[in-house]
Amino acid sequence: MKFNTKTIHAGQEPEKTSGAVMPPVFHTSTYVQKAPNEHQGYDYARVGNPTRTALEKLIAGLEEADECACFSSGVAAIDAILKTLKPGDHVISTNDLYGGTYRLFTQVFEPYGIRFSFVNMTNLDEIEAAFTEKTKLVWIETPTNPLLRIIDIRKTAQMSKERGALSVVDNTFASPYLQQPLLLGADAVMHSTTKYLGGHSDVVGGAVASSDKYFMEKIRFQVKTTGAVPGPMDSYLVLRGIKTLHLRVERSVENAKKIADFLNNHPRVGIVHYPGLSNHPQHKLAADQMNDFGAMVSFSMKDDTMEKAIDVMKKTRLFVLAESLGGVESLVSHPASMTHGSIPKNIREKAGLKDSLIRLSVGVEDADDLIEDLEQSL
Ligand code: P1T
Repeated sequence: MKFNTKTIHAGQEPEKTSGAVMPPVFHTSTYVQKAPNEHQGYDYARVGNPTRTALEKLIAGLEEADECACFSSGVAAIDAILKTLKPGDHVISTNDLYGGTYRLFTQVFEPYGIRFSFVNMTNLDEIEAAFTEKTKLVWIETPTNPLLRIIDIRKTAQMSKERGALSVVDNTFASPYLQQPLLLGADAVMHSTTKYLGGHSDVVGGAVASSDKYFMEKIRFQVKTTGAVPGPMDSYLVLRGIKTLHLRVERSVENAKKIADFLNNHPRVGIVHYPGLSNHPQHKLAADQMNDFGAMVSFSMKDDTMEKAIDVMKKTRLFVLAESLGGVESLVSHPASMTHGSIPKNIREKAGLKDSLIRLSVGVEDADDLIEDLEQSL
């Protein structure tokens, strides 16, 4: 089955009692049992819910994974993955990554004795040098948030495998339509389903998918034991969003390319970060491991100050100033003070994230209108 068919059909079957084509929203906290532990596959809704199962099967299909487990948010999914580790274990992570992931790593898990090395993962030598005997997990976020750097999934996954560490890709920025990390050798893939999978900025959720049975058993244990699960309505909203994933992402990418070109040629704009531009440092790698270049663009002005950046953001009319990404509507944000505000300034700047950076999530509006909006704000 091809990807565009899978977004509609992967793991989906009509509901058994009524024949409903769309999965019903099963609002129940518990399920009848004929005798203790004799039930129809569901005993309690923290552990499982049929609407959630339909979503999990769909995401597993899109990511070419045997299994998927869904969570109440993207960070809850990351939290569950990190809880498969033990004190003393070491994690290698990209140094350009979502600020909430960095906060979770350094402010929740470091105090519990997990150790982290944040390195520039576009440089394979830096990854190699960061491995220790205790390295158990390699955290790959690609494209990175917010600098749109590209990490070589194939080579990093291979390197991790050789050293006995699990490689996990945060595939939120690409979506499975543009990148399928398991096919490139990664052990597991994680999503904030709040973004492209949900697609309409009306739900928060997360997912972990993998074909590693042992790893997924540990993830399922977390689902059952720590319980950060999505409700049935939230599961339904993500499932419904996925049915148009291919259409939405295709249009968003088409628009993003036009916007990146426009910005790249604008006299007042400084650096434009977009993997689809031929001057992007990992343009070739992006072309190799992704099906297309994504719909996130970040840039700074020639007048490279925070004041100028904020001035531009305040002037956009169609681009809504807000956190998040991956919805049908275009958004603009200021990473340094919004999504990445919890990364200390000196660490942020060392990784290349300046206060003057502007981030765009390009939606599915008409590209001419979006460009006109940027033109007037610049
Ligand atoms: O927001 P939540 O669903 O918990 O997902 C967290 C998350 C994980 N990974 C990446 C790459 C992300 O970008 C996010 C959330 N990011 C934003 C809210 C943002 O505006 O960047």
